[in-house]
Amino acid sequence: MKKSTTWIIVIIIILVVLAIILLSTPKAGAPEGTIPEASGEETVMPGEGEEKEMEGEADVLQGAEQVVPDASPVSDKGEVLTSEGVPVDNTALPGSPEAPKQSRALDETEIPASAVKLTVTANGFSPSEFTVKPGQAVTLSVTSGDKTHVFKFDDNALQAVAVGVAGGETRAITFNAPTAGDYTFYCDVPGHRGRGETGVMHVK
Ligand SMILES: [Cu+2]
Repeated sequence: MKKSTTWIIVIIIILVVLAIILLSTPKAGAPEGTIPEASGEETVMPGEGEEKEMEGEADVLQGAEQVVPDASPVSDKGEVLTSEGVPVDNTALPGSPEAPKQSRALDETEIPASAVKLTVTANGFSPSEFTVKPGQAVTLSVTSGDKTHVFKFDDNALQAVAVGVAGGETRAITFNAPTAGDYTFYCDVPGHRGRGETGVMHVK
């Protein structure tokens, strides 16, 4: 009885081992033939997904208006967008991908009539005040009448909205105005604010 029991156990063990070998061998063999097909399908699927996403982004930007060359576009809903088609973040670091993008140097003819046009010199900003509506897509152009100046807002909620101009240059930025209030702007070049290069944007 003990011997037959031992044999039964041995046979069961052999059967289990055989079963494991038989089950694992097709698994090892099948993937070799299947993996190229599967990975081929996987390669195609993300590709299609990316194309769809890119088409979606392109659609968003196609519907958007480029108010000034090389600055951030504005959607048909009036939202200023990044190059990826999402609303810009006025609290982002200036020049970061999330921030409204300042334009390249512009000719006067490239600035729309609707833009707020500021000139800055050692004597200050002209005009030194302007008014916009809350949420409005504002295109602001800054022209240097003499040397280098850097337009910035005091409020960190608008720290992304910055424009740097070399002597005689005009650049612009398009951004969504914040909530109602008065927002001080100034020139960030050391010493310039102190000599009077400041102003106020009224939002109401
Ligand atoms: Cu300045």
